[in-house]
Amino acid sequence: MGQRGSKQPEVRVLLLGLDNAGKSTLLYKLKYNACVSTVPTIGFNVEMLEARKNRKSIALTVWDVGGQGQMRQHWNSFHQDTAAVLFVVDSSDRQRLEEARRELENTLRSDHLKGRPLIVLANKQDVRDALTGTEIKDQFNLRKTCADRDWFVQPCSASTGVGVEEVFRRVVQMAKLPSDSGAMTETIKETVHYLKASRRH
Ligand code: G3D
Ligand code: MG
Repeated sequence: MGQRGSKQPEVRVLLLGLDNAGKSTLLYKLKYNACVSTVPTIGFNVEMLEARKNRKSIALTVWDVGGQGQMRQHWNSFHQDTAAVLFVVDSSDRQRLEEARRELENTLRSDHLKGRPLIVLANKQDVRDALTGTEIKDQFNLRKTCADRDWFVQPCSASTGVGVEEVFRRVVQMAKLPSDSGAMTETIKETVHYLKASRRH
């Protein structure tokens, strides 16, 4: 069973970022508003969140496809039908900031993500001396690299929950709804099937 013909459009949101940025922690905070201890994601996590947009009920599926090397090659398969990209940055890890910037630039090069809204999450704001959202915006040169899309930088802490509510609101506000639900060519099941198959190779 897919979403085709279903009244509730599925809005796919990609949760990306380097390993250890806090993606899984954020996903579970968004879903359960709770602290869940995470283990490094090998493979993927997906959660469905209910939201309302334009007085319609929508199902946000948030895909955390794992940031570790071997999974990165699969990111591309997720880009199709993506309504918004969430890119999580560990604001306390200055050493990996350049690596994160490069990863984001590579991701945004995907044809499937052209014009899709981007929300950069300046995560781990609870850590002393973490870079601010403005510093990350400047270091990532977002004004220039994102001239052709809506973008926003949201400081947050997936651990304490500060800023997480705002992330959710921003996603709902900025996500592009599929023009009709029949356009959603890949259902959750189909994608899971694809991923499982590709992991066997
Ligand atoms: P990932 O899914 O992006 O790989 P995880 O990252 O969600 O697994 O988080 C990696 C580590 O960062 C975890 O610590 C997690 O608790 C921590 N973390 C995530 N978000 C925050 C945050 O906002 N503030 C702080 N201080 N830590 C955070 P462990 O120790 O379990 O590896
Ligand atoms: Mg993870």
